[in-house]
Amino acid sequence: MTEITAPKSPVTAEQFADEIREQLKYSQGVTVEQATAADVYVAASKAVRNHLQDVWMDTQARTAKGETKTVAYFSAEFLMGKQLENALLNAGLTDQFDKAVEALGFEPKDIVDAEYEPGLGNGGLGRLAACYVDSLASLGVPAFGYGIQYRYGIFKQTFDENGKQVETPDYWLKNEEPWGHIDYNRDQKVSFGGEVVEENGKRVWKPAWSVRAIPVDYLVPGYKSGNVNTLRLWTARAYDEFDLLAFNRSEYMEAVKPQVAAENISKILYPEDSTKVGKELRLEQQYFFVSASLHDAIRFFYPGEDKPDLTTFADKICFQLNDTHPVIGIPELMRILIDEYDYDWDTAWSITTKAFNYTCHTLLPEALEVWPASLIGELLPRHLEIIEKISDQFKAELKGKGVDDATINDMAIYTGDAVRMAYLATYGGSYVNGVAALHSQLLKDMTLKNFSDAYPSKFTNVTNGVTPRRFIKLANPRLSDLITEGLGTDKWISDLDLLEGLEPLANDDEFVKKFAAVKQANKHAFVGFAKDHYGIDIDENTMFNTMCKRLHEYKRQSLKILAVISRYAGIKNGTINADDVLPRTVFFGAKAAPGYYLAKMTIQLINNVARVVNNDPDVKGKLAVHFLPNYNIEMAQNLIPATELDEQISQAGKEASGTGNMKFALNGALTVGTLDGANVEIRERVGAENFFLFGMNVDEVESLYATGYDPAKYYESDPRLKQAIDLVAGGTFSEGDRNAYAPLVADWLTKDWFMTLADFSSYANIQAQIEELYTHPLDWNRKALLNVARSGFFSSDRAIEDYLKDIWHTGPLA
Ligand code: TH1
Repeated sequence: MTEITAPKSPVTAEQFADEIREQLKYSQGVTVEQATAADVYVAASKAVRNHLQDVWMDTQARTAKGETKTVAYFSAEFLMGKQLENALLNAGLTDQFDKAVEALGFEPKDIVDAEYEPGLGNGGLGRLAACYVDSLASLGVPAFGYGIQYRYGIFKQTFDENGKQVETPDYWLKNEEPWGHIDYNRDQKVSFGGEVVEENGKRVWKPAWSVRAIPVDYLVPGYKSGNVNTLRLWTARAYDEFDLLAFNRSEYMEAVKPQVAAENISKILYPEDSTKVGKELRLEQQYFFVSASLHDAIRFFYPGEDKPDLTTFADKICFQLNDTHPVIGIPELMRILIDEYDYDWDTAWSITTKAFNYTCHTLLPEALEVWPASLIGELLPRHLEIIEKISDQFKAELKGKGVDDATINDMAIYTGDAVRMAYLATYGGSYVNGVAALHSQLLKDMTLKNFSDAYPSKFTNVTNGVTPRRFIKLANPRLSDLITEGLGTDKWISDLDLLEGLEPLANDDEFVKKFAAVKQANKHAFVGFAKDHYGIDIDENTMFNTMCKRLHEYKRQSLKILAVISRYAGIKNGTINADDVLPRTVFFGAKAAPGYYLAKMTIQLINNVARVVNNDPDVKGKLAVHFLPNYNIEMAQNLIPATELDEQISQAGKEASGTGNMKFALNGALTVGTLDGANVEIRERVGAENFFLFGMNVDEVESLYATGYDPAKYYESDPRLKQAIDLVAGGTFSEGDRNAYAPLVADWLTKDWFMTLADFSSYANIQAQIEELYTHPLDWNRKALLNVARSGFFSSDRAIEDYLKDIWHTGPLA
């Protein structure tokens, strides 16, 4: 790519238009007349990038001095969303861009829309990482995000004619991608396999094969902070493009095999979210990016030094492990320090434990990674040795603390057959945090109880947060303007606690009406978006009720669809008076892991309920259901601001935090939810009277499990539930086919692990309360406004402040 010399900021719209013209000419080779929106998008992106370049280099130079400890956020996923609009906002170039693009004869929206969304994450965990790099930069903290530039992001979801999910590859790099800058000269070698031999009294790893890790750098501009950090995503390439020996024997396919294998490492994002995967390639991916990143960090702080003094390494940088996926970094740093830099074990251990911290994002046992020792031994034999030694040291330490043998056994990092990554992370780092108050408590009381008993001071909580830049300012410009009008300042964009200042305005009916008008305008806009994107017609004078998140049994999309079916049946058979029914449009958005059978069947059921309901004249104008395909960041940015009622209905004790819940509250939706994850804190803050609570709490769930849960009992006892399940079982949503959903129905009636049936009545009952309030728009909107005013706590800036204070012990660059 031809780089144009960096222009001086700030620029005028005229200058910015000239910069876009220059990029069109010198970089793309087209005139303004020839340019398409896609051309202008690339040209404008490069022009913005050039504006950020000086600050980026300056931030790096100040970071490299090492005077302020740097944060490295290690994450297998970064779900960034589209970049251009965000970069413009944070660089303060939005107005110039709008005018410049118009002067060139284009609509700003068309240019922004021309960007292809990078989908390098599955859901909340990946989006959280993206919010955190935004907040780190906005707070001026020196930081790197480290991850993988997958060639294929999260799959694109469509539905076939039967309503089944169909996954298609997301080849997001098919056109020029102007944001990532590939830096061939900062590559790293990552090795695998082979064996460990004894040489001069040292254990020496002789790997069998290596791949070249090449960084692709994304600039992360802080919001008006004067800092631009780096998101460094690694891509894998082969060293030996061809095995010439094999080639000479004209075994062409054999010859290119190593290259194909090497490049496979960064080829695809595993589409599982909070579900079990145990694939070799995934471990390769994890080691690949973590090893490259650790070496990169050493090079960054000790450039050109053969024998750097790494005893100060953990004063210069700390590594935050985003769930267990990067935990192999702990033995890797040990290996680097001992094998590559000749430190003794104890010195290496003290540097390593100081440098790492671990965030746990789940309570589901199946999502806590456990790797077969045989696999680690094959792929990373030296690391397995180190893990064994860590495990032995850990056992001895516990023994020294007086822990009994049975407990020590339960806590084993290395069991002989397997390596438990969450345990390794807990022992091998300084702090462990959960992602919401309830979740952190449950980690201490249940999942990691023995660890918290032995090391109580390691455990802490950081409740998740979301960035107000993307999820309010960009996603909801109308609400943003109203907030600024209400507060008399736009400082809330970087200090979200200021939203509290809106609280008195909840008593001002005129302001509440303006707030209501914003929501109505957002609904109207979404109707247009849905028509354009999905070709559907939506009645904007219905309540917009949304459930969007990954499809998972514990999240209980089943509960929502059973309630919808019950409503439908009630109207049809007259048990519900049609005139009393509040017109609702129910939106679902959710991807299911491709191998997750019941989740995919749930999608199919919802689509078929939608088909039946939407085509039934008896419920026309009363109930509509839409499963919007391919839920992604763009859809979230459009759907959340238009939503009036948000569903956060997971079984209590299963959703670690949730972050969608925060986005909805901040955009003025009311929540119907259980006491799970961050819902608890949202409800505490917005006020119980401004939150629709239903269902069992954690203790009730636990005691029901303990006394023996029988879902059939609930099926028998609530006629609404019985009727809904009977309709599914009887073929109403499968053109008479009674087998279509048999596995789902059987699961509900005999297993129902997440107690959907037990919570059904409570959920169905609270609908009356919801609808009653909705018929008083002023009261509803007053509550919604209070949700906004009282949710400033859920900014990712606050979350990052918590990490800085309680875990990283660092702050902004001087
Ligand atoms: C999610 C949690 O389910 C969610 O409650 C939380 O808000 C979010 O992380 C951010 O903290 C998780 N996503 C994953 C993805 C994988 C494995 C475990 C989790 S937990 C691949």
